Formats: sequence, C-alpha cells, structure tokens
Amino acid sequence: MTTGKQLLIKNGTVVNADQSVVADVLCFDGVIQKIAENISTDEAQGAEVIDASGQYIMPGGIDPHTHMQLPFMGTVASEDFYTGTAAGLAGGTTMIIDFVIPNPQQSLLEAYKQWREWAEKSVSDYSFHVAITWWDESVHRDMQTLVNDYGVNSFKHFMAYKNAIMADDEILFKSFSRSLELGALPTVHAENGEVVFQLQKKLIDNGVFGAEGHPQSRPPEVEGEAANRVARIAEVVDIPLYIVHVSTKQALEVISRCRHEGQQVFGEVLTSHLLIDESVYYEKDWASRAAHVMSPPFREKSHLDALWKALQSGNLHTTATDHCCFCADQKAAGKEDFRLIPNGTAGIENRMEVLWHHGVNAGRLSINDFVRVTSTNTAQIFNIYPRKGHIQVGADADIVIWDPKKSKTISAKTHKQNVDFNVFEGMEVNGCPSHTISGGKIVYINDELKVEKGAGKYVNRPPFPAYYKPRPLHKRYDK
Ligand code: DUC
Ligand code: ZN
Ligand code: ZN
Repeated sequence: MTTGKQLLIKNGTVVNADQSVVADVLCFDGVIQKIAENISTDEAQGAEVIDASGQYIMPGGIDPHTHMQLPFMGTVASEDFYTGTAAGLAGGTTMIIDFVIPNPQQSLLEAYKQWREWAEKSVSDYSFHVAITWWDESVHRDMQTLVNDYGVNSFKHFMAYKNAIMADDEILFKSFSRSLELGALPTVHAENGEVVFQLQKKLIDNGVFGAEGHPQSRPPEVEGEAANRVARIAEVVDIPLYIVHVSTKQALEVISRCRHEGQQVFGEVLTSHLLIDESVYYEKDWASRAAHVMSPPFREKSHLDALWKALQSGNLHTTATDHCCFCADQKAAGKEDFRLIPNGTAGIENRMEVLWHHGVNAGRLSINDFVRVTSTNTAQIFNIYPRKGHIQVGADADIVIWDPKKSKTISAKTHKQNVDFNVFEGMEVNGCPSHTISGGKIVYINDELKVEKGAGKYVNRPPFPAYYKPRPLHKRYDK
C-alpha cells in the first residue's frame, strides 16, 4: 500500500561516496524504492518524471552545524527554522543538525523541548546536538533521558564564551565520561575562552574598539591550544571526539597527530573558512567588517590551503556552515566595542555549490569525495547512515539533482536566506542543484521553492552501541 505520488528520476548518474552508476531512481512513500538501469514509465504508472540527463543524482546534503533563530549575544538570529531550512533546500541541503543551547542553570530537557517547538515549522528534516553549558546531577540525569528517549547522540561543548556558555575542563571531563556511558559523541568548539577574554580586555585597554579586534583577540594559537587540550581529555576518557569548525593549521596538527596515534578524532570545516581570509576584517566599511565577525574568525591564507589539503587527505571529514545570521542592524550593537558584535555568518544555501565549484571543478575533490564530505561522512559519524547520506533502496528519498552546467552569481540580493549580507557576494559558481527532493517530493525546481511549512521531520539518532564495552580505568598504561 503506497501513499502519495511516485517520483521517477531518469537518465542521470547516481553518485554515492563509494561509486557512480548510470541508473534511474524510483521514489514513493518518502523512500527510495528502486534503482535500476532502466525503469519504464509503464512500471511506474502515474509517476512524476524528471529527466536528469547529463546530471548527477546525489544524496541531499546534510549540514551538521546550524543555529536557526538562536538567542545569542543579546539578540536572536534572523533566520528561523522555516526560512533557514528552505534556504538549505534551495542549495541542495535536505537535513540540518542544529544545536540546543541551554542557558547555564537551565534544564536540558526544558531547552530541548523549546528548540523542538521552534523547529516544528522546518521544511526539511532536522536533528539536534545538545550543548552542555553547566553541570549538576540534573544534567547528568537528563543526558541519559536525551539519549534514551529523545534521539540525541551528540553533546556540544563550547570552550569559548567565558561568563556565558563556556565549558571548563571539569565540565568537559564529566560530560565526556557520561557520554561514554551513554554511547554519545562529544563535539567541541575549540577556542581557549580565558585567553580570548584576556586578549579582548587588553585590546580594549589599548584603544582597539573596531571589528579588527575580533580576529586579533582570537589568534590561531587559541584554537590550537584548546584543540590539543580537549583531544587529550578525550584520550584520557577514551572516547571519540568531533571538533567543529576547524579553522587553523594548529588544530589540524592536533587532529593529524591524534589520528596517526589511532585516536578517533573527527574534524569539521566550514565552507567559508575554506575560501575567505582575514583581510575582510581590514576593509574600509565597518558594516562589512562586522558582517564577517564569527568565531573562530577568518584566517590568514596559509590556513585555507592547509584546510583544503586536510579535506582532500581525510583529516577533515565533514563540511558545515555554522549558519547563524545577524542583519546589519543587529551587528550595529558592536559599533563602539567589537566584543558586542553578534558572532555569526550565513551559508546554508551556498555550501554545496561553493564546494562543488572550488572543490570538484578546481580538481581538489572527485564527485564521490564531494558526496562523502557533504553528506555521507556526517550520516556515518552521527549514526543515521544509510537512511541518510546514501542513495540506496530503503533510504530516505532526500536527493539533490545536480546540474554541472548550471551557473549562478551569489548575491544577498537574490539569495533566499533571511539575512542582508552574503560572505560569498559576487562569487560565480558553475554547478548547482536543478531539483531538490525531500521525503520523495520535489521541493525546489527552476530556482523556485515549493515547500510546506512543517513538512520536515525530526530525525532520531540512536546511540553508539560500541561505546558500551567496559573499559579498564588505566587502559593506556596496561601494556
Ligand atoms: N560562532 C559563531 O560565530 N556564532 C555562533 C556560535 C559560534 O560558535
Ligand atoms: Zn562554534
Ligand atoms: Zn556554531
């Protein structure tokens, strides 16, 4: 018994992380029902047919790092779950993993329920990491409830943002130890919050109030130190670790050392960090400088080269956006003091096309690599593979049909993101989605969205059973 209309995609090349094959794809009931060399329209009677000649049929993108309508730094991110997931679909991204960020002392479950309510208007599928911003017995208990009853298998830790949401070493150790018991993956924003705080103060004392104070207070060493410390804490606890928005050679050195020594450390990179360098903080226009304020900041060019190499060689695994939008009037809060500029930039609509253009077209990534770093690795690391991140029978029919001949020039004037600035303004990209399919329905075609508010579903992510195996306390020294 099937419901809804069947969808038949013909004449394209199915691209997964492991191989590419010329095949037709039939979807109904929200899942992929058949993949075969030639599925006739007689067999799929009444199906809507898409001719994908000359195009690639790929798993829809998964953005593992977004902040829709985040209350942050005295304001609320301008993109909500409706506009943000719609902009994602326009760029071929069919799922996001956003962050529940409880205020210190706020119950984890209360915050989680609040975010679930906000996300009900999503037009694509979504899931949540939950941040550990404080510690007591209730946090210890609620982590278990989130894992066992609410489909959360990853917890986020901010090592920055002192006097707000920063997690110190005690919290990191306790939360990682609890995650190990529960089969959850710790993720971390690696910047030494104390050093950032001291550098900010020093800059202000020396009369630096402009947006250039932002990168100057967050030098690469601040990220390198935090990455090293947190990787060592994860090593002591003996748990895998996922480092979000890796932006420096210093953090990459940590990841490659850890992996070389057999420690499971995963790295995420933002498309913006691959392509934008720190010169944006020294432009004449204050508004443009402020529009680029995000943490970690954009870096000197040699870091960008190193990030690309790590993505190519497998030391970085996923690509994300940290999509967290603030308009010019919100950024203006920091006109007299860079510390008050809300941190965040947009990117969900452009992640895949920018990565295709500068990755695949530039010869840095194969099309299979492209799929691996835009969806498959994320699905595997966060335990939703092969339901997501793979074109196969039984997988969710979340698909992007990619036209390598389609071009566009990125601009805030034409983008669908609910923000008045685009960090990729004026960039021409060759290769864009012609169609996006979410849950078996065409939701983006001919540059137009056809979305239904609330059509997105919450995706439960099961815990990692492998973590449960009992581990001797001083395992490392039992040689
Ligand atoms: N960095 C940002 O730029 N915005 C939101 C949170 C973060 O870590
Ligand atoms: Zn962050
Ligand atoms: Zn973030």
